[in-house]
Amino acid sequence: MTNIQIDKPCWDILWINVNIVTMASGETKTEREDSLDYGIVKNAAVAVLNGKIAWLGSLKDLAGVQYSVKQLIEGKNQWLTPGLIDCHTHIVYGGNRANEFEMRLQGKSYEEIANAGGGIISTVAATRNATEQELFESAKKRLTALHNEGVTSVEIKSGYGLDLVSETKMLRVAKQLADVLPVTVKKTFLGAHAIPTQYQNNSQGYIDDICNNMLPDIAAKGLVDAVDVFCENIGFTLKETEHVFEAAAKLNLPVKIHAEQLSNMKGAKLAAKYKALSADHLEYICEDGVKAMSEANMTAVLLPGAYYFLRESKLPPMGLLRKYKVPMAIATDSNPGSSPITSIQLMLNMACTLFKFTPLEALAGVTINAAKALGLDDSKGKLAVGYDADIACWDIEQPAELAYQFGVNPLTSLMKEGRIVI
Ligand code: DI6
Ligand code: FE
Repeated sequence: MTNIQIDKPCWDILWINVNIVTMASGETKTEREDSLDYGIVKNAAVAVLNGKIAWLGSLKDLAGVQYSVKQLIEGKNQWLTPGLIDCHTHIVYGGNRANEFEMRLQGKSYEEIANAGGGIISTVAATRNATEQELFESAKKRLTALHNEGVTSVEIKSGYGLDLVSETKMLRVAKQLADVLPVTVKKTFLGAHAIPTQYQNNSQGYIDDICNNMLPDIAAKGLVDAVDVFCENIGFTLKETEHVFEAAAKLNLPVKIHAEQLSNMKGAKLAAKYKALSADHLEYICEDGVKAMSEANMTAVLLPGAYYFLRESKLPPMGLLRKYKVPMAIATDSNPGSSPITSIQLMLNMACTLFKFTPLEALAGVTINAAKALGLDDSKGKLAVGYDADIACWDIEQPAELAYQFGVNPLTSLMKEGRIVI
């Protein structure tokens, strides 16, 4: 018998004495969470090679593996999860809207302020006036805040420029952020966020501009990964939304939608027709919308920060989303008007306290399901061999702590594609 010599791998980094939450498979789930799992492995090890996870399992099983390693990390019994993913943000913008916050507390509604020329349009003016450098500096602070809480991937939308020059400026800033911070940035074109003053009372003219000029130009510059529309009574109609989706389809770009946030416009159902990655907000969605999302394999992105900040009272239909097994993500929706919040850890807590997520659902909402909402689910969102080594290390005793407490940041270390960055 010949002895087969198997080359033993030389890993870049090996974490040992860690507990891992793979979000892939394992034992701890309830009936309600039947398609989800923490996938816990206690007393575990994770090996990283060339930015990817090369091996993971229990220390006991590691004993039978032949390997060498360049750097060993003693995990001291801390917990590893996938790096967190904030799959819906608007962190690039000029100015802020603290004045409108004050107006709302004096009795004006969000819609009233928007209809009186405030709201999104006031941030558009501030964003157009800001230099690219100014936008970059303020957005960098926000992205750094998210990153310091364990975020390794983020989606950033345009939508406060509303003309070719300013939308391009916003998306260039989003791209630059990924060059300076160790965070994957997915760029979403949200030209259809509001009707700009140059097209007042001519929304069709603006939609035509988006479809025929802005989107093709910005896409040709490589600045778009997906296309989004704010489909709402204070935003765009179903028909206008469909025009934008058609233009995106022509460019082979996936679509997303802000739908059913303030009223039921049936936007999620339309998005299902276009096999959208996600429909986001969804407080007012009804059963046929949820069913359509399920059939189209879409992700529901729920945004507890906007619900909280606007003091909404209508909860998204969690029961229906669970019944139809629509994957649920959660995100900050970080923006100056409806969710001036840049804390993913607070979202984990609010998803549970406000939307009645279980802590497992909340964690899935910022890992595996958030990856799906961005089309990143074949490389990110779980700890598995071959997946990107985006790994957050937490000083906690059980994973539910990530959603349970808020205020003390339990992140002790963060790995981005195999590199320790915190
Ligand atoms: N939905 C929202 O909650 C934000 N945009 C959107 O489409 C609000 C943005 C803002 O008020 O600036
Ligand atoms: Fe949003």
